[in-house]
Amino acid sequence: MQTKTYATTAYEGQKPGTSGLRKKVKVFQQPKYLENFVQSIFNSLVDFQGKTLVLGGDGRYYNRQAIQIIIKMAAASGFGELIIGQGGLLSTPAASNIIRKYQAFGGIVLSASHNPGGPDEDFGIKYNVSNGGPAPEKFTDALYEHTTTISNYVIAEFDDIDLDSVGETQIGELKIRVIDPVADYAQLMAEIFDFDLIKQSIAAGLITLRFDAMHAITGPYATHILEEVLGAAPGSVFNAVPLEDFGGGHPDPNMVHAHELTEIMLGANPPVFGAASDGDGDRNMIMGAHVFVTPSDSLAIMAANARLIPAYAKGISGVARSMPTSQAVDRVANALNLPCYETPTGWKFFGNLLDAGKITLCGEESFGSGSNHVREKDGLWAVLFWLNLLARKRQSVADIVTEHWQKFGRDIYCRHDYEAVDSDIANGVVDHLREQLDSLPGKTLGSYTVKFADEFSYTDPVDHSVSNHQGIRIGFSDGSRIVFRLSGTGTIGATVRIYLEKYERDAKNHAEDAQIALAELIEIAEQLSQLKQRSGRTEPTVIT
Ligand code: G16
Repeated sequence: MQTKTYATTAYEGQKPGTSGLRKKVKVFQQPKYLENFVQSIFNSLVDFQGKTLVLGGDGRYYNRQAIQIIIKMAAASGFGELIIGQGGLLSTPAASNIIRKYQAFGGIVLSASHNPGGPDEDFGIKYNVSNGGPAPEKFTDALYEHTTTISNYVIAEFDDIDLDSVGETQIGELKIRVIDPVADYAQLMAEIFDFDLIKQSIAAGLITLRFDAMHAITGPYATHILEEVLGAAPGSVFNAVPLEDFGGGHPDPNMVHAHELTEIMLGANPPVFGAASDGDGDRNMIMGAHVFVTPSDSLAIMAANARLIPAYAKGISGVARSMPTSQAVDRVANALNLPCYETPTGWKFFGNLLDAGKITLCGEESFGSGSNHVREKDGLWAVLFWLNLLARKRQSVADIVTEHWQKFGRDIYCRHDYEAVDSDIANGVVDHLREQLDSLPGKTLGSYTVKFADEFSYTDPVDHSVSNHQGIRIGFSDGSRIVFRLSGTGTIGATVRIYLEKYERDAKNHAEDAQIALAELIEIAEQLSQLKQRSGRTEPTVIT
C-alpha cells in the first residue's frame, strides 16, 4: 500500500465539545481540516497498530466523503482492521455495541447528533474508546493539544471503498469489513427485552404505536425491530428513510422539532405509544396518548420499574443523572436504597461508573437514557424499555406517569434554551451569575429562599479526575433548583440553557402546566442572570 505524508498547519478551534467536534460542514470542508483532526486522534493513541477501528456515522451530508478519507488515513496509520456500517451508517449506540462486541481498539463516529444536516448545516466527529464510550476528557484534552501543533498527516493511496455492499476487502495488511449496521444491535435488544411479550401485546392490539425516525439513522433500525420483528403495523415507523439533510428538518426529538409525532399523540385517536429519536439514534422522546413524558421522569420511571425488564430483573446496582437533570430519579434511588450519582453534562461521565459496575441505568434531561448494555445513550433501547413496560403493566403511559408521581411526588421541570447568543454576552451572563454566588445563600427571592449557590465541580469516583465549571446551580430550601449552563454542542455563538425544577408532593397539583408552575422561578432566573436584558431577547428559542 502506497502512503503519502502531507505537510499541514494547525487550525484554530478544533477543541472537542460536550460530544466531539461539531462545526458547520463548510468548516469541515476546508482543505486538510478533517485530516488534521483525524491525524490528531491517531497521534493521541498508543499501541493501536494492527488493531480494529469501527467507523460509521448518521448518514448526514459529508458522511460518505469523510469516511473515505478516514479509511485511507487509518490504513496509513497502521490499523489492522476496519469495521464499517453498510452505506457508512451506524447509529451511535450501534457503534458502541460493535466496538464492545468485536473488542475493537476504538471507533470514530461521524455525527452532529440532533443538529440539522446539509451543505450549509452541521457535521461532527468523535472518538470512542475500547469500552464503546466517548473518549474521556483526559483524551480529548490531549487530542486538542495535538490539533494545535500538528504539522503533517499521512494517508494511503487507493480507490474509494465500496461502502454499499456487505463484505470484506483486503488492502495490503488492512482488512476492511462492511457489515449490516442493524443486525448486531437488533440481536442485543432481543437479549435485553421480552420480545415475545411485546409482540403478543402488539398482535392483540393492546399496544399501538408510532415512531418518528425524523429521516435520520434510526429509520432502518426501528423499521426492522418494531415492524419486522415485533409486528407493529407497516407505517408505524414514519420518516423512516435516512436523508443527508434529514428532509430539511431538525432531527431533535422534542415537541418542537418532532412536531408530526406530537400532533399525532396530542390529536384525536392517538395510538397508545409514540416515540422519536434523533440524528444519530442516541436520544429519545417518549409520549403516550395525550401525554409527554419528560426525559427526567422517564429515567425515574425506568429505575423504579427496572425489575420488570428481563435484563434488569435481578435488580440494578445504582443510577446516575447529569447535574441539570431533575431529581426525580434520586427519589426512586432513595426509596430503593440504591446509590445515585450526579455527573456533569456529557455521556462520557457515565463511562467509568458503568465500567466499575457502580450504576446500571443513567440518563440526562437532554432526551438521553441508557444502561450498561453499551456506553452511549440509546434511543431505541429507551423505546423498547417503555414498550416492555407497557406490555408488563398493561396500563397507559399516562397512568404509569400519574401513579409514579403519586408515589414519589412530581419534579415539575423544563429547560429554556437561548440559541446563537453572542459569545461575549453569554460569557458575561455566566460571569455575572458567578459574581453573585457567595452572596446568595440565605437570601429570599419571591417565595423562595436560596439554600446554596455554587458552580458545579465533579470528582470522578473511579479515577478521581476533577471537572470544573460544569454549570451554575442555585438551590432553594424547598428543593427547587435553577441551573445555568452554556451548551457544548452548538455551532453558532453560544447557547445558554436555563434548567428549572420545582418539587410538588401534593397530587392535586400534579396536573399543572409546567410553564405556569415554574413561572416564578423563570422570573427569578431572569432577575439573577439578566439574560434577556443583556441579549435583547424576549423569549427562549426553544422550550423543552
Ligand atoms: C450530547 C451529550 C449529552 C449532552 C448533550 C447536550 O448529546 O452526549 O451528554 O447532554 O449533548 O449537551 P449540551 O447541553 O452541552 O449541548 P448528543 O445527543 O448531542 O450527542
